[in-house]
Amino acid sequence: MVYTRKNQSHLTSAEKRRFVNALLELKRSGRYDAFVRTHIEYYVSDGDDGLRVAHMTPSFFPWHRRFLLEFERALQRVDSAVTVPYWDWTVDRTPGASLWGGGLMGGNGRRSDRQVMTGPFAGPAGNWVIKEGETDGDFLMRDFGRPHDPIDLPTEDELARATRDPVYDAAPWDSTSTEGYRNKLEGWTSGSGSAKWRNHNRVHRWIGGHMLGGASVNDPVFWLHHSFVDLLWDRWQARHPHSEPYLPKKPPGPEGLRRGSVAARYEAMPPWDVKPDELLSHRRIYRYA
Ligand SMILES: [Cu+2]
Repeated sequence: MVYTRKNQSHLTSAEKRRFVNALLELKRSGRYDAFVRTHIEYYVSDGDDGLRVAHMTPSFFPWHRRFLLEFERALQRVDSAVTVPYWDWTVDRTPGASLWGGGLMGGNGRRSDRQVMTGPFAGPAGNWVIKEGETDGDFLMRDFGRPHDPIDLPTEDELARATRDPVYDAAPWDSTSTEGYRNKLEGWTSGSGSAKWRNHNRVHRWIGGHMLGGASVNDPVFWLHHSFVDLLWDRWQARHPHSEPYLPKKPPGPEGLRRGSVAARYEAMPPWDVKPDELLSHRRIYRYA
């Protein structure tokens, strides 16, 4: 049956509670940390050898779509009514948003050590010990707005600039691609200061703490952010119905700088035996409300 992913701001308190309880149960059983490890393992960058499927690459969207689906299935084995909500960061833009309330994600980290002190994932509550960190502390950290070098969440304009691009992705198919929707939305640029980070990347920067690196899955808001990114990919498809839905269609030729390192439309994306082509639509599995 096709299920629905809802805007987090429309969840009832009972829906929030069930989502949070399923997260806590996955964490308690150790299954949550397996997702953290998978993401760390696939967090490689442009210069690295071999196939790059998750970031700085055309399959950024389908890889994360599948990753979220795997996670959602794990949640649903705990509570079949749970789905991954999405966070529209063009609307809910402040630390006072209900997203950061005690019934959902909890709030900002404290000044001294960035430790999250409120909500279900707060350090002192003891239910969310970071095991797969790239940092010393074993508590969840956030640092909203990066006070030492302030950064805002992406604006509507910035998002619109990405969505307007009618080409899915372009050579050299990495973080230096200046053309194409994928990199404009993933958000790597050659800019400096706060202009360096766009859209998806900028949200990771604004939250800070664990959201900054490969271990970002440690912060449960990762899923709500990526659920919205997944929805944005839908909106791009709807806006450009005559564009190739995924590029490259074939592996880049000998002249391609990225031969062997990107997944073309009909090539498998590890760790699953699934091709980007199979993930171009999710409408038989779930929909967004
Ligand atoms: Cu990721």
